[in-house]
Amino acid sequence: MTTTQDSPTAAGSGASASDAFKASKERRGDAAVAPERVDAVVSAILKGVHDTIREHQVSYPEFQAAKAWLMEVGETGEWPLFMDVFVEHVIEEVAAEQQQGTKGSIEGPYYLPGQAKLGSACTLPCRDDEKGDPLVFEGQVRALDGTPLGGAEVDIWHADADGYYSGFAPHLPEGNLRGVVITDGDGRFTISTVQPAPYQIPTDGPTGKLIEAAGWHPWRPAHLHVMVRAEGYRTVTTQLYFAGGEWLDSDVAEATKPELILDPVDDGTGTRRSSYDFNLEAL
Ligand code: MBD
Ligand code: FE
Repeated sequence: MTTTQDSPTAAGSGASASDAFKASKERRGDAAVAPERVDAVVSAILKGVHDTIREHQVSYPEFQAAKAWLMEVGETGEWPLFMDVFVEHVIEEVAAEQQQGTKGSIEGPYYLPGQAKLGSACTLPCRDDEKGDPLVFEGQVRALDGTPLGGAEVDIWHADADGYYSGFAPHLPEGNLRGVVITDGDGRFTISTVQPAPYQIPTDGPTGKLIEAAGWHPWRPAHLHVMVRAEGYRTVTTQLYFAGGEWLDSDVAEATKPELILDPVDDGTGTRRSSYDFNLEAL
């Protein structure tokens, strides 16, 4: 979106996330729309709403407030944010029932395809004065039987030390802290970057206002997003968290898993290093 302001706003990041989602139609593919399926799923959702209204004696003013809020979610472009924070974790849980290999987690609203391709030992694109503690994330991509997967893609994106994502905050350069890292012949990668901060749902938009109105907290623990691809293997989309990190046990998006926690160790120079291997399931 075009803007002259340089501080991120909910409407700004919401609009960018809606644009990114619309542009991803090809990658998503089309859902089947058999009438029996629509009937079964939508009837169950509506029954949940109707039962809630009866159980909680929802009033006319509350119904109208809900309509106004839903309209605002659309107008600010926050549907991708809301859906990924409050719904995607269960979609991922259901998908995971059929999956082997490295545990997945939700993609969230801030993936952008087509980032710079980087060699197996690389530094993520960042500003000259990028803030944050140096972090090295290294590992190997393998098939389930242990075969190393050279030439695999580790597509990585994460927030900066202030908790903002490039492409969704106007003050950040395009492609900042994003890249597609190609593994070496032995499936290995070594990525130099900075420690991301925890992520706060924008408090000035409808999702943040709902969270505040309900007395919840708006935080996700610090995390790295990765999408690991190799020809002939199922793509793994996941997130990696940090041991001891704030909000790890109360992620607003409920997207943490015990298998996805890094425990970086200072190598003696102030750089924290962590190793994590990915195991991909053959198609
Ligand atoms: C994020 O950074 C994120 O990862 C998710 C899932 C939702 C909102 C912001
Ligand atoms: Fe995120």
